[in-house]
Amino acid sequence: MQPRSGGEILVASLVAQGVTHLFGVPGESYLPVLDALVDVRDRLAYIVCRQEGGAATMAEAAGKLTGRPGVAIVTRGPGATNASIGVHVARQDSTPLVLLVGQVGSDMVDREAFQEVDYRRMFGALAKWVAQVDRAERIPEYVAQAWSVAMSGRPGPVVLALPEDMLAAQASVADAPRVEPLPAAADAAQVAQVRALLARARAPLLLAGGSRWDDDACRALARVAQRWSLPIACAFRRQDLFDARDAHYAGELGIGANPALARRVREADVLVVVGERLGEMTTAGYTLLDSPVPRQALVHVHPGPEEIGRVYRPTVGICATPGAFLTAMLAGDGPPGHLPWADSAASAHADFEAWRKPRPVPGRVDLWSIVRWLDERLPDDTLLANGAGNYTSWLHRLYRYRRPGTQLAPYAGAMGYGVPAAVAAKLLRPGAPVVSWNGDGCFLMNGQELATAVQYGLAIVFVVIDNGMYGTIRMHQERHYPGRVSGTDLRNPDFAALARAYGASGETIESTADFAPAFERALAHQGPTLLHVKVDPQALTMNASLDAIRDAATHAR
Ligand SMILES: Cc1ncc(C[n+]2csc(CCOP(=O)(O)OP(=O)(O)O)c2C)c(N)n1
Ligand SMILES: [Mg+2]
Repeated sequence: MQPRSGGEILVASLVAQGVTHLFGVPGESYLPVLDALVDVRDRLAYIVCRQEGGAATMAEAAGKLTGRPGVAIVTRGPGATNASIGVHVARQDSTPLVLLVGQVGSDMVDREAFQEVDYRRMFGALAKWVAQVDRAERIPEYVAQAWSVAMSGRPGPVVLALPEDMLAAQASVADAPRVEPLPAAADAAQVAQVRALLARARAPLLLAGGSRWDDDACRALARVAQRWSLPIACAFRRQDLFDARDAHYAGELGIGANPALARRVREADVLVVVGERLGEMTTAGYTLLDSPVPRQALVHVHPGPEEIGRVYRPTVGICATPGAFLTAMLAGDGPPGHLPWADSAASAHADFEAWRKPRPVPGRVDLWSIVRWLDERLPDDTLLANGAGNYTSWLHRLYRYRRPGTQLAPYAGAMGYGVPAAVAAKLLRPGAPVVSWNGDGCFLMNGQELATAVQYGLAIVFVVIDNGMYGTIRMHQERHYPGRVSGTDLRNPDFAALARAYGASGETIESTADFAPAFERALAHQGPTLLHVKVDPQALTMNASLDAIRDAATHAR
């Protein structure tokens, strides 16, 4: 066996795991890796980014899309601290991610050498596992374990620190084979209990969320919905698990959820939760269900045993992947003849459609009409990426996600997600339309990655919804401290001109009617386009204007 450098062994290990894109910002700390990448560039593309927060977010989005770890590589202290947002998002979103970080050489460790950080301590609370690889011959072992930990149980982020001298050292070692996530099957007796609960139910509801879904699992969900006539809700930013046009779709349990859906959850007698960990955003700040023992009979299916019973004690807790549980549900007999709740899916779906009914908005740009137009216009395989802010509510409430792997949105609520996630999406699915949906605040958090989209010639449509403020925070301000504006006004650049300066195409939209033709030009364009949509600051939320929110808060005092 030929000796290889640590850098070569690492790169071969990534190829063995089927990695096709490595997102990074270079550093002198990992030159042997950059060197080894030259020889595999036809199989493993190094995507050079402009900030490690962008690179790590791209890797997180790649993990969401593929179910296998997205991989980012960054340099020591400054690179690692910039990249930390991707690790946090991967943790909250249960996404497999591997962050590779250059580390000082073992000859100077613990002296606080240049940019030295103890990554075990720094990432200890963010990552699922952090390790430092001190010997080149153990790289294949660490990489295999990193993939297994990141993908199995509840998926999450793994950080591997790579001392400089280890990457340069030579070793003779074989590559580890491709790792698959450990399956988690549903216990047959527990599945029988779920069937028995449903056989006695009057108003059941199924909530889908979390990760470890694939196309087969989503198909099984659709069949379970059909067979049991179940209304299906999706967790916060997990709307692509179920076709929103399906007659069983009840809507998203996210921020500002449809009150009719929230009521339906409260009044359900059996709640079947599949894959979702029942986080704060999905439970309306832990108010939707009683803790520790919900009033509803709770079936909680999750691949990570630590999440079952964490806040809510289940009637039946099943440690299984969504696909394994749903397939087991379909394996036996169908439900008994008449289902007392047979009409509830249709009425839940009617509530969902009523919640999408347009309302008048202040100003010349009407986001209701624009997103409803996008909903009709975009093909089913379109990927939509967004970050955090009020501007996302139009998309989440009005766009009917219809296929798995088409919603790239942070459960973690991290701003700056929409630009880099769209870059990753277009690299991984070059044939699908990709829309990056941003607020004016959100866009500038990772807007530098527009340069990456230009560099790789990615035909992404970037939309910037510009209300001249950190609108979400302004909304909270007006509710709690009416009229006392502090720290939320933004003086913005001309985003379309900025896009043109980057080498992208850019257009400014100041009325509803301008949007569709500009969007069509953007879709037809070979490279990236930015559409700068100027909205009236009064159109602060979907339900109330800025003045109305302020007046209501003032009168309540
Ligand atoms: C990285 C990060 N920083 C701060 C916040 C807090 N935050 C949530 S929404 C928001 C404002 C978003 O502004 P913008 O993108 O303009 O959207 P808008 O609410 O105006 O529609 C802020 C500051 C966050 N979620 N993430
Ligand atoms: Mg804004």
